[in-house]
Amino acid sequence: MIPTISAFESSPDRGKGLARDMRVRWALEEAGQPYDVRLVSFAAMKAPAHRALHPFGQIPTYQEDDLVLFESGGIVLHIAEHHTGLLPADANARARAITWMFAAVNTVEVPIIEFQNDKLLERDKPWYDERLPLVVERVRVRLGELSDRLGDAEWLDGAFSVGDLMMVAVLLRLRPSGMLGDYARLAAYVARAEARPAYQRAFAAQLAVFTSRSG
Ligand code: GTB
Repeated sequence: MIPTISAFESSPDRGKGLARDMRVRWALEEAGQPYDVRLVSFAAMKAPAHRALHPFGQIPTYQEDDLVLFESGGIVLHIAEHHTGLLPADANARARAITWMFAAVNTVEVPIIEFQNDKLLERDKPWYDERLPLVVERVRVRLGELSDRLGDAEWLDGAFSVGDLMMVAVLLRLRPSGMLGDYARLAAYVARAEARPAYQRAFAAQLAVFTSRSG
């Protein structure tokens, strides 16, 4: 059975690939796995039918036969484990690729989300001006460390893997801030990933949701 994922009916980023269905679409495209998309409104996301799939009333979800998954990292790992190309065959290299996935969502994405929440939701707070530079610095520390580790390598650990997919998906969240431009190696790393045909197909598919509705 073709898997079905859920995505925003009307994404706040207007189809710029920042919502988390993008990483799932990208993994499916890398795997060569066709998929269906169920678009959900904000109201539908919080309704019991969707909450039965996703306890937190969010996107993305993943349904395949009687398997239901939520959490983009878990979904992407499942896809990687059931197809070739996203995880190395060597057991140690595989473990390192999975470690990079966790580093992406748990070490790099956390300060990025904090930064974005600050900018989007906390601008009117009395402590905003004092707090923002601290939060920005936390993001910059992580970007500097990641850039140092990447060095002049093409990908984080040998061939492109699910670790790179997740790391790039996380880094792309910073694009609107312009911050990535201060880290030439990371900017080139992200550009390499975006040039992948699978990324481009996934991006086009999620953008089409927005353009087909607004056209
Ligand atoms: N940890 C979960 C995962 O990785 O799957 C987090 C899922 C999540 O945050 N989903 C968001 C959601 O459903 C969409 S992706 N939000 C609705 C809600 O919680 O009520 C986050 C997101 C949304 C929009 C943009 N954007 O427009 O730029 C970027 C990221």
